[in-house]
Amino acid sequence: MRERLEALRDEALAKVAVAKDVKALQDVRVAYLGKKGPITEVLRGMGKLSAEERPVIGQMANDVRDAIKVQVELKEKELEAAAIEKQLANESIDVTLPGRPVQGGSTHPLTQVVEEVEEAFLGLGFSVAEGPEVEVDYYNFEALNLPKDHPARDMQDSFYFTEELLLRTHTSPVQARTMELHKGKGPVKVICPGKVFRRDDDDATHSHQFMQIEGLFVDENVRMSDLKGVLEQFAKSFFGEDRQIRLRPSFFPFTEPSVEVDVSCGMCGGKGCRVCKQSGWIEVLGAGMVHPRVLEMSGFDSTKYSGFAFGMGVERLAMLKYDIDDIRHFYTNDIRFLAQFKRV
Ligand code: 2U9
Repeated sequence: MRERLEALRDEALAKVAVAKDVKALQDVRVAYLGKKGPITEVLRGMGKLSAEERPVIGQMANDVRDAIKVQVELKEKELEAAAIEKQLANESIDVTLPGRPVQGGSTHPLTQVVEEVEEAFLGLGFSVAEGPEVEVDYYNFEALNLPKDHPARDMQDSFYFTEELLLRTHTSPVQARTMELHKGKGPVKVICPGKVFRRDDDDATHSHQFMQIEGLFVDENVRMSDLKGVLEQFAKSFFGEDRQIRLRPSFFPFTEPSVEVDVSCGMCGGKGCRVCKQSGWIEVLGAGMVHPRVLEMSGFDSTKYSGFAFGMGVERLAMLKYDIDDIRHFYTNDIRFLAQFKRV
């Protein structure tokens, strides 16, 4: 009996040692320790043993059973650990693998120019104001001293929804609305960037939709010399410190007096070239002192307050700054064009 138990133990432990997986291990456990297994059989046959042999063999059978149990458990842990190791090795990610390149976008050149102009005027104490693109007749025309029969109100030039409602033809209504909000009290110091719309046939220099930036400064004692100083500072900060400006008389219904503002040509430094058509100067802005009637209509006492206003086309600024020959490039979204304006 003793030899049989020792043989069973050695046989079972040998099988445990070579078990390849948890399933094989379970088979060994069932085969040797199960209810129908040989150890149980030995324990059942104890009754047939002599009184001296019974405790010795009983103890030995228990020891063999425990030894097999312990080895099965150890092997089980070993196999589980190996299985986890294998899974980890299979599922590991190579973090050194380079990512797939993603094509980055870029800020639209018109947005970049608006941001640069805003930057220049914020530095001069202006804030930015915005307003609706669908505008009522009053703010787009009436409040700007453009009476009902004025040629700029012609159906040919504006996109009307109804007799009272249209796509704004300039950003000036934003200034009129801003003045109204100030209820006759200065200072008002804003720039108004935004989209505007005019019935026009598109070509290299015209677009039915374009962008403007207009500015307005209303306070006591605002003079033409303030306008000149502010625009000179702007020209230097947007185009370069070496630039000069000059004013030429002009006419706008909302300003009196009115001027056209030229900036010295950056291509030739003022000597004359193809860009400035040999004049040394490039027309960039319109401006003037706010018409007293416009001040009054938006609630300002024109005997106490004065102001200056100016306006410029964003596409024209961008075309001058980057030497772009066709305004339609801004609206056709050709990636080859847009990608040239990636900011670093
Ligand atoms: C208020 C009072 C005055 C805005 C002004 C201009 C001169 C001007 C054009 C330049 C090129 C528009 O884009 S463009 O075609 N603008 O010349 N704009 S003064 O004057 C205002 C506006 C609002 C209440």
